[in-house]
Amino acid sequence: MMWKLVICTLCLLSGSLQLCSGSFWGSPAVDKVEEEVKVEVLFKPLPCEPKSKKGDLINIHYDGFLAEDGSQFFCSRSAGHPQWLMQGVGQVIKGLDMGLKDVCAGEKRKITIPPALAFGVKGKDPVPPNATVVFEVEIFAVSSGPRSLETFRKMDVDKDRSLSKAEIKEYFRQDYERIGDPHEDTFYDKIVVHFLLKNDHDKDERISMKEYNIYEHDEL
Ligand SMILES: [Ca+2]
Ligand SMILES: [Ca+2]
Repeated sequence: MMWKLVICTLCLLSGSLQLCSGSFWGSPAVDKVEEEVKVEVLFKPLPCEPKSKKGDLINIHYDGFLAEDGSQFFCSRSAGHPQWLMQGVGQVIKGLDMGLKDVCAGEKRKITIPPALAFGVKGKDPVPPNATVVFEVEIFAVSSGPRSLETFRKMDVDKDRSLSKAEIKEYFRQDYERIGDPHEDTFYDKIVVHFLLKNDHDKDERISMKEYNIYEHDEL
């Protein structure tokens, strides 16, 4: 656990959000336990389009803190690259799903979630029982839900109905560059590895249409 926290701290210090600053937690709004999800938009690009809808794939970094003392219990940055998740289908705790409605690429949100919509009366190690949690979220990309196959067709540049590593890499590169957040080559290589891990069931290092569909059904 400790190494994760160290990596988180490092990445936060070098990142753009500076989430760990002590004064950040002084806000009285966070002290109050509310029974619904509270969403504060920290940054919204203009235009903020397209906005996420249920079933869309969104690419985010999210850091979790306990509202009570501001201590950090989760940091997606320790995985080394932003996480892909499908919005609105229960891949994350309910309150986070609710707080990620209508987000767009480039947006930053602070989402405060009461225990009933987070880890409940029992909690989940390291989150203690009955804890209100706060997530700091940075959204990098919003892609149409795969059921439409719109995303697949966009990625499949040579139209051979299969996605090569180069095609996957190029798609993400363009997505990041489009929102003005370009990265080094190795960053995209990591995303490709993660993408293949989740989708390439026959391990031939290509994503067939069928594999893409299997993935959709697994996630929904
Ligand atoms: Ca192809
Ligand atoms: Ca394959």
